[in-house]
Amino acid sequence: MDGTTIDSPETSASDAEKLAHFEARAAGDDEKLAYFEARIARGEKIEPGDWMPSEYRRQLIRMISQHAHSEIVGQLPEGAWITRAPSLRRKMILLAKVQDEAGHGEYLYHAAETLGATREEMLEALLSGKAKYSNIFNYPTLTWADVGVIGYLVDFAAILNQTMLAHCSYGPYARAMVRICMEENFHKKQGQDIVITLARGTLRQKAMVQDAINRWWWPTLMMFGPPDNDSPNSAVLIRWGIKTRTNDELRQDFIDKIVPELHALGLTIPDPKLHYDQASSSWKTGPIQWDEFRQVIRGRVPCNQERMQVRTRAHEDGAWVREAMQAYAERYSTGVVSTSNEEH
Ligand code: FAQ
Repeated sequence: MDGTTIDSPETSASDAEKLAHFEARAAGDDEKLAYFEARIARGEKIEPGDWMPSEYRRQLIRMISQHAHSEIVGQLPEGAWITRAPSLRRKMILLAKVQDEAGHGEYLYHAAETLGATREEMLEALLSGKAKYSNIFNYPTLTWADVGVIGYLVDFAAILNQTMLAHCSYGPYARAMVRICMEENFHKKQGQDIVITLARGTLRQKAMVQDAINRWWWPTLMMFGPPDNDSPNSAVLIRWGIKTRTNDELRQDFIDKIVPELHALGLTIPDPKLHYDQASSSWKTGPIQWDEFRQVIRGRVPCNQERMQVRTRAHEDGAWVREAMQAYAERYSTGVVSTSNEEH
């Protein structure tokens, strides 16, 4: 890891913590803050109507909306393979997976709405390029093996991160994560099944899956976020029980679990420095190219433009559905459409 700073429009970790303290004190909220922190320490969930520091709310909206955008944009790389799946069975499974990701986006937008964010603001931020979404979805899916590797590696990485978030202090986010993680477990299995099939297949199939591992390995490690010493949001997120494990801890957990599995399939990892460290009983990787990560999350890659074009077109194409639903809601509220009409 090169240890350089990941640019962020937000303040640094210590600044964010100071800001949180300052705000609470300035508003004479010392007691409320102490009570809020005591509730978190007791393992209680914070619910939408409860008092919370504005920095807690801001951090959650930032994180949950980015997460929602990731699920929505995350449909695109695999969605591109639905029509090209190698069998009807694979096609049906992939279709269901991609549909699940849309559902995850919905739960998460709802969770962010409980904090006062509006759907319009969040979608505007995504489509205008202001909002971030996971780095991983700015890479192209070149072969069918990519679908397997996304399911196996990317969903597995997401599961580790989201299992942690299922214990987070904010009730609606934690509860959304429980269901999402259950579905992600199926996603991982479908990916793993594709990877195992290809790894045991013909020489061309083996080469194809190895090539996919080579391209997705490093971006997957970057998914966990910048190194702990360069993660401006971690301190305040950990203090308030939103994150309970750090970026580096989760990344290391992923590496330790996935490396032996890939080796067992006869696949190699594109890292000449990867080695098992007896002292720490863990796999150590070579340096991660954080410059690439910075470029990717700033959207300075062709795939980002393509993803945003596709999302914008889908949003525009869906305008008539939103208008129809709005018109229906208005007629319903004025009694023109009654419940009995709806039933017949
Ligand atoms: N990509 O201070 P930190 C999935 C940004 S879901 C882009 O360490 P934090 C399911 C970060 O926002 C995948 N940007 O940030 C699926 C911040 O910028 P900001 C998404 C990233 O929040 C599978 C700056 O860098 N999962 O895959 C990334 O403490 C297959 C500094 O970073 C979630 O969103 C990144 N990877 O930790 C779907 C989970 N990492 O906002 C379809 C919820 C960092 O200050 C197919 N989120 N940045 O301007 C989290 O757990 C955390 O937000 C982290 C980052 C761990 C992602």
